[in-house]
Amino acid sequence: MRLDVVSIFPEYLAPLDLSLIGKARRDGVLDLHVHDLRDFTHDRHRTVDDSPFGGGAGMVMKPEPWAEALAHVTRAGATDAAPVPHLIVPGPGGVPFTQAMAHRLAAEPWLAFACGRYEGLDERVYEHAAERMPVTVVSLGDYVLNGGEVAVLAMVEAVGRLLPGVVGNAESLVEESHEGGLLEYPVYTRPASWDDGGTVRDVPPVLLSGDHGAIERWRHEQRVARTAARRPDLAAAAAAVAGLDDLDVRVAAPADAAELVVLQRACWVPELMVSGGWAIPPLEESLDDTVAGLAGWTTWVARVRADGGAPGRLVASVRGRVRPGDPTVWETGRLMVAPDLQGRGIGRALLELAEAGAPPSVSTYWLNTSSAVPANIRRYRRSGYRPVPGEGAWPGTVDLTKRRRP
Ligand code: JFE
Repeated sequence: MRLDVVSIFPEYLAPLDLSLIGKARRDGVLDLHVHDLRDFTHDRHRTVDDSPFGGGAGMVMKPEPWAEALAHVTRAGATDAAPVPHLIVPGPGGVPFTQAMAHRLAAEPWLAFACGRYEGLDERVYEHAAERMPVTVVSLGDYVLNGGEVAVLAMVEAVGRLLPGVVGNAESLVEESHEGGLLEYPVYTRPASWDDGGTVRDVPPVLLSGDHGAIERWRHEQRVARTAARRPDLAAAAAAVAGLDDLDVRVAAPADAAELVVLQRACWVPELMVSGGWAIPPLEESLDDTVAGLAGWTTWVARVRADGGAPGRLVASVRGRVRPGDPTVWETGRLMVAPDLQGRGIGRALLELAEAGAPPSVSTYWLNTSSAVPANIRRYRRSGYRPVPGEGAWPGTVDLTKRRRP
């Protein structure tokens, strides 16, 4: 694969001589060329920037050096098989760079990277380039860098390691993090028991057991728990594991609040009928209250999937948060399932998902429910919760807790 990088700081790309990527270059797997944009200027000061039309802070990169640099790169690298490169322009407003994109780019014969600086490139550079080659603006993530070089280092490493012969062990490529939609499991090496100078830290005994089935199950549990805790946005992956395959499960956004209000009113009316007049928050809550609730809790919403897989009606939800002031307690609640889908295990699976979302500091799961609905208390008991003797946090309610499995 040929790679060209254009930058006003070519020395920024020096780390690409190191480690596995450097070896790939020496082995001829990666044919990397770094170009100094200033070599394509013609004034004494080698000017690459100018002030923005329309005013505003900072400077903008002039178009002419870019057009010359891209023409030079294209001339230098063109072959019959690849007459132009795919131009990648890092920018905070680009399409997100993902492992899937790394795989797609690794299948291309020729990539060129244009590293902007200042406030970015004159917009006409994109128009000019797009008439000559495929162009993709790519963002490394939702934070702001000072230029494209660091993003290119990351992308070249992510793409380069997917090329045949770059990472020695092909297995280590397929099994890894972000493939399969779950995060990686924790890893350990010798010594099996390590005294860090005050604490003896043992490797989890299952890893020393020789029971490969048990090890596989433990690693899978760890991946699910980590994914739910660190990446609630990947909850759909964890949901599939929890037995919610038929539903689209995600972390709720403010746009979900109106449907949540409708669902919770539907789900708590039966409770109103038997509760003897106690106030029931999920029934009295306004749309604004529900939006505010989304900010203080992690709320998961489940939707039925239409034929094409597109998310449809919101049919179930649950939420969880660390108890304010007590990081050992994970409060769950607002577990609801649409009346027509109750009795299929959706509630139980969602509760498990919410439990998996608790951070490592948590040792106790806690929830609160009406004392007037024994069927609900029975359901929580079946999920391992036990009533705390006495009245719950609100009149007419009971608290239930469950110890987290260490
Ligand atoms: C350039 C810049 C315009 C900041 C809104 C060239 N993921 C990612 N974050 N930041 C970049 C990529 C990036 C890439 C190239 C860059 C940032 N800048 C600074 C330009 C708007 C900005 O903030 C210049």
